[in-house]
Amino acid sequence: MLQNPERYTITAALPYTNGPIHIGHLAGVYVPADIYSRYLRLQGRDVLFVCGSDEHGVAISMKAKKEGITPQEVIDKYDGIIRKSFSNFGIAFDNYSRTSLPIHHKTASEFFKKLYDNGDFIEEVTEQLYDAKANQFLADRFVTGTCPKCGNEEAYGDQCEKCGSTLNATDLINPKSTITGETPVLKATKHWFLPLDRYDAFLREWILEGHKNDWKPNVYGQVKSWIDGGLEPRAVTRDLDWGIDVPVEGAEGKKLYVWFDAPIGYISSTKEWAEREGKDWEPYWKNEKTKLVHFIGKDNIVFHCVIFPAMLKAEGSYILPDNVPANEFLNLEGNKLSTSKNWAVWLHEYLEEFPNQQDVLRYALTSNAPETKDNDFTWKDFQARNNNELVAIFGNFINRVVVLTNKYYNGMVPAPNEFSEVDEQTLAELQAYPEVISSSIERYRFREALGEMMNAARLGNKYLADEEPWKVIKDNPERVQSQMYVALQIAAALSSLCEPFLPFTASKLKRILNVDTLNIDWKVITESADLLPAGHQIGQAELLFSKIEDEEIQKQIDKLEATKTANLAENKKAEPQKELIQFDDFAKMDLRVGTILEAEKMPKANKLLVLKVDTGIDVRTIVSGIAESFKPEDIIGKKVTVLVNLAPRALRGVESQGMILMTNNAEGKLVFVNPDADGVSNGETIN
Ligand code: B3M
Ligand code: ZN
Repeated sequence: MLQNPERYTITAALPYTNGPIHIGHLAGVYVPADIYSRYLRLQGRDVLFVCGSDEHGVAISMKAKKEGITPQEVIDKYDGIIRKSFSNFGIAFDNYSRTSLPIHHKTASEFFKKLYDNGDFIEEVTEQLYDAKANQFLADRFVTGTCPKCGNEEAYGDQCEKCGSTLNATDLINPKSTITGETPVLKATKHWFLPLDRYDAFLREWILEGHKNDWKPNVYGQVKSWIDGGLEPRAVTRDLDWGIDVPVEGAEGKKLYVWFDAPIGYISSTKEWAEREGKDWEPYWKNEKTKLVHFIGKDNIVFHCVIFPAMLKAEGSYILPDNVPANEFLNLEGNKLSTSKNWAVWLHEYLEEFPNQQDVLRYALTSNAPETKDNDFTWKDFQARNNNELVAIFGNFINRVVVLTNKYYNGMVPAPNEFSEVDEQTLAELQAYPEVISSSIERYRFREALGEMMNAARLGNKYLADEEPWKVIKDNPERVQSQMYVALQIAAALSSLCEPFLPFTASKLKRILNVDTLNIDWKVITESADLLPAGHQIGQAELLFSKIEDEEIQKQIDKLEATKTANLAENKKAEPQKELIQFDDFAKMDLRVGTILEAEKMPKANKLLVLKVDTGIDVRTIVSGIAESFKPEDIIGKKVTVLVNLAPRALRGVESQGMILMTNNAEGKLVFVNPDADGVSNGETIN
């Protein structure tokens, strides 16, 4: 870990411009990165926080195909939406760039060329997956198949999102083209490979030894298992038509692999910023006293901890990341967030439903951030965080302070009289908060840091509740001057302490307290508790947070339920028709109306029920695999369709003499194929 850095380069993963962004992106990457950058700026450090849109790769081409527009139209559309979401949520990048810009194409090409000229690549003709019907090589997301490492059936040609492994497309078991659904064939083609195996010793020393104690265990563990599994050369070029041209002879029609160019996007974004601001970009990437930190989600770990560092090392003039505090995943109401299944809370939609409540979402997401394990976002938790914490503690405290100051002193900070022991202690506690919060933030523990910031608000809330100035005012107005003075100092400190987490609240609070010109930074809070001098004029009370009602939350829950139902209906693609049969084949089946007389669970079998069914011919035993869908007591007396001449079969030692016809409803649950018309008797044939 770099001690006393002179400057910080902070990057946040470049989002693919193939869709809008949702709460998972915000919680995992952008809010923590923003908290970290804002915190450092508040400490007066030299900070550069960069990001940009990731506009190459198969994800974009696929989206273009699906929407029937060009890749350029796709990236323009989503770059606009994403940019707006970031600025709406106060993600304060110093620069947000695009990898489609000329400055990036140039930077990425030159980077490739330098490695090429150094002889850092292996040039090789290998057999790659090819879709003969689409006349196209299948790289990355153009092919899916079973991951050889974890068995996930939907792994991509370059990566399995389930276990995080990066893959070669030819590693996939049962590969299928996502363009035509065809099984690909192999076809020879030339590519350039980065021989990661050559970086084994470097990576072991730099990460496995050098960052054993300061990188998060989830990140370190993933990197270790990857290195221990044996590093292999990785192709960094592709046969695609969307991307950055491979800048060497004999590579016509080939593009850079998106994961080769995208991380270089951090550098291009820095260059763009420097050009605009009239600064020098190089110290932010090439000076040993610069601390480089990459904020990413866990599916991006190997790219940022192994592949990009190997590229930087090969290039030779760059620094390496000091830390990569990757987060785990956020789920939504118990299910994985998914763009394709529309299982998400989209940022632009959130703002329509909860206008001006960006900080509530930032707060809920940070309180519940997936820092060490996957976590779940629920609307009920969101409501509780707002109502029980932001409104009841933070907002309540500030409101009381401001209302009482206006009521007793016309908004003027009173001069304190002698402090009580509680006053002294409270102010001393307040002075300790900057350090406590800093220590958590410096270790990338943002939820812990936020908890401490709220403890400072609790300190104020408790102080007022215990001191009860509204009662004391009658008999001892001198004492109230001290009480209100102390409470006002806490309020002032909060306006700065909450800034990294709740930037909108911070500026509102600063406006209310009229402290914009006072420069209350964390050092000032630590050094003195006299933040608002006696005589300082504050403004009128305004609510910082407002209660969220049950109906508003229910509306969101209902919306997700509707998504679930729509997905189920969509998934129910009709199976293709089976081979034709003759009438005689059908007539062989003896289908009858029957009634279930008895039903019991089959011991030690989760799925099976043992039924006694009146078939009109006899009463017989049928074993049916419906125990997960029905309770035995609920189906007694039910009329069902029975295939009575199916040859008997023993299931778990019980002979089943027939089969009950079932189908699925829209939610995927089993239901009876039901002859429930009135007056149909058992034994009636069905034809
Ligand atoms: N666009 C992948 C992702 O959105 C990718 C990140 C690039 S960071 C250089 O998961
Ligand atoms: Zn896998």
